[in-house]
Amino acid sequence: MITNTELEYKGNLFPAEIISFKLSGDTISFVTKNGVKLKITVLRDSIFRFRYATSGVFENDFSYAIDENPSFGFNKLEIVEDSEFITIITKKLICKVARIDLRIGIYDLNHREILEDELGFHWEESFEFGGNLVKMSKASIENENFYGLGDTPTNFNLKGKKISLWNTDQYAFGKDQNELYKAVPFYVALHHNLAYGIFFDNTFKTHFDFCKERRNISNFWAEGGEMNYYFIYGPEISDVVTSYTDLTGKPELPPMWALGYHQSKWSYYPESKVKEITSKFRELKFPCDVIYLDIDYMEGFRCFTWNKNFFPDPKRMVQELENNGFKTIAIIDPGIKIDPEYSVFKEALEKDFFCKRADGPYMRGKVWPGECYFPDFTNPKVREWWANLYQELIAEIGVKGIWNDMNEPAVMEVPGKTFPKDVRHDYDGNPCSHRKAHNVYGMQMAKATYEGVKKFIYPKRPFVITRANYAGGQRYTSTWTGDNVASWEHLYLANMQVQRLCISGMSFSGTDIGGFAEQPSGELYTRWIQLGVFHPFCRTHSSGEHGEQEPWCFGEEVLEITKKFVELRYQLIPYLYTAFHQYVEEGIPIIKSLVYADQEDVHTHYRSDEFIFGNQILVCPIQEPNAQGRRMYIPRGKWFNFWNDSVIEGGKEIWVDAPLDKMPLFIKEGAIIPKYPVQQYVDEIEIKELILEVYYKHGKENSVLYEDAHDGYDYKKGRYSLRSFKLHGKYEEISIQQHKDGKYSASYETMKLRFHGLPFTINKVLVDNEEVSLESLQFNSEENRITVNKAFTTLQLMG
Ligand code: MIG
Repeated sequence: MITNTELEYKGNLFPAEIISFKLSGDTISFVTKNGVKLKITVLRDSIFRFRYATSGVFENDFSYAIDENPSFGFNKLEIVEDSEFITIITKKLICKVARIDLRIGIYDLNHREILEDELGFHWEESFEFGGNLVKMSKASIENENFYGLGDTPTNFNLKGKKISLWNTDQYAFGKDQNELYKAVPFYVALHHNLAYGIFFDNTFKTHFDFCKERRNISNFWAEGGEMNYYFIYGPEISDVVTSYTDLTGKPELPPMWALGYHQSKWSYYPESKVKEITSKFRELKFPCDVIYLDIDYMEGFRCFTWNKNFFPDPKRMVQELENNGFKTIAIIDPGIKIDPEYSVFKEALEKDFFCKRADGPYMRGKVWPGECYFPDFTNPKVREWWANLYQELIAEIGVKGIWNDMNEPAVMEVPGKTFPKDVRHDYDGNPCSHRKAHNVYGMQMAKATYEGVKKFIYPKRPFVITRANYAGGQRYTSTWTGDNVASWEHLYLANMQVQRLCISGMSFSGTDIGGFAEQPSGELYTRWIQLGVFHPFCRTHSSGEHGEQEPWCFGEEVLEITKKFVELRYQLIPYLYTAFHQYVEEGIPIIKSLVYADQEDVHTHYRSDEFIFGNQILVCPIQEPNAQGRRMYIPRGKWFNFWNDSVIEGGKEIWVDAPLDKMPLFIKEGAIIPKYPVQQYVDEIEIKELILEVYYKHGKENSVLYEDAHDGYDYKKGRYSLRSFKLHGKYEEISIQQHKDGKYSASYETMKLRFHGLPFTINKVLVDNEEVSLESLQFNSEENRITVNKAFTTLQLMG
């Protein structure tokens, strides 16, 4: 046991004994003998916020991460005192504060330990920068595991890892690369079937150590700012994640087309090349909704300009692409070229919108356009100006979405690849240096972009994608994992990173399919598409330097297989859209890691190749060359093999066949999976019939289907359709009850139900309690298929 005195000699300072405390409203404030203050705010019975001030003065309470209207409120707040502790009791938690040294212990109502401070809060004065390095150490109990932290490219379970968060442009990053594009200082921990989350809302460089330096200790600390963290209790991981997402906010629904397949490359130009690519998709009948314009569409990389040699008439081109079912997305970087003739530069200079060094000169850095200045996106006036710059691209030219890159912010040819630490920022009226603003720079750029796109695309919905982000940035934008590599290891990382982003509140995410750097083999590309169609964001992108990366560039076999998988994604769009709805409404991750889905089963704590897409489809990518299949873990319960309908009892590892044209896919028994017909792009055709794939279960299972107009905001006025299906299977009977909420009426009148795994032959069908002839239901005995009016409320099939 290290004593506090020993550590003080190493430069760490600690709170002394409590001399007073008081409760006011939802907050208990403590003062110690050496002037440390602690405020504990009870936000919900299961969420506490802890803030420490070393010199008795708290910072202005401002956060970019916390949503405007999270739902707070608790049922109980009681304080009990004894000689050792001041104890706070809510309806769900007991929190003890030690009188002697301010250490914290949190327990459930059965007095089971959830999380105890080891050294607890301590700090080190920073004479280099002023302020403090604020630190927290917690005792980690046996069998504790950790998950989260945004895009960190490492094993899904973070136990034994030490990670720091400082947004960095890491071209061709590797496994265990520290400091990537995003900073999401949130993690979930699990032990003894109790889950809790820590959200360390500090935008300085933060560090996390999950039992690496010391075996039974988890630590987090920051290179400045306040020790300001939220403790979020489960006991289910899903409670922690949805509470965190409630706290930091959810996005609005994206337009449905954004769930389609996207094609990108650095760069498609000139116009004839763009047209050649889009025409080829249509000619080959390979579904695709979106085409990207990377930096070469601009005039000398000047944002908000067009290279008129390559793109003589962008408005006409974008319209022609749209007529062919393609949405155009254009890239916009933060660096503004120093060019007195360039209007964006001139305007920002006049308005004093560029970042400056501490001693006065502009922050000057080299990026694609050459020497640039950089807007201070942490200034609300700058954001408003930036938002309005999108008028021409969106409202006049017709671009449908914006891609923000290089916003870590990235600077070329300098150590650290970013701004110097002394650069000043407004930070929404809380002026500070780059040390504090760095990790939110990209998020605030994406926010400004989102506001602009939203304004000019109205009454349609905006689409924004960003590379850098901070916790809470999911409110404005989708994201991708940056400059990965065409390697099998990166296919593994792609899987880990997207699962991690999903558990970190940023579900709308995906990877550069096939890899950005280097060239994938046809086999790697195929396996990557197979994974990518089950990611919320699905785009092929490559640096273009190494050859072609369109689905038809790897030969006939690859084209055929990748097309089959992209078609499957399009069929599953109503299912995926429903998962988006649950994410947007309730903060439920669109894909769920096995530990999220079944934390009680200890096998899931380290099983991470497998994940659940939506609620009922189990996916496991093939991550090795020459594979004919793989061993994988099937979670508890019964699952149908998607390819042959064989049923397997889970809770064990099995071998699954998966030659190149297949990947392991399983459907949860009892699931009702909605499908649309294959389309070349979203809304190509009016849906005339909904397909429901019904997987028999002896017992009960619920499924849902959310639909609306696919774009626009009518759904907010009640024009949506939320159907719930209750399936109940018995030996000689299966019944489905349907309930519909909302005022939206889908374009189709009928539903085609296909029954999988029925243990009996259908002889008799009741629709809303009346027997209906099999003929009138277009019964097909080979496929076990019937067609019914979409408005049925109960359906009974009997043997
Ligand atoms: O320094 O715009 O991650 O997707 O194609 C490279 C060119 C800048 C990095 C992005 C990548 C994009 C590329 N960009």
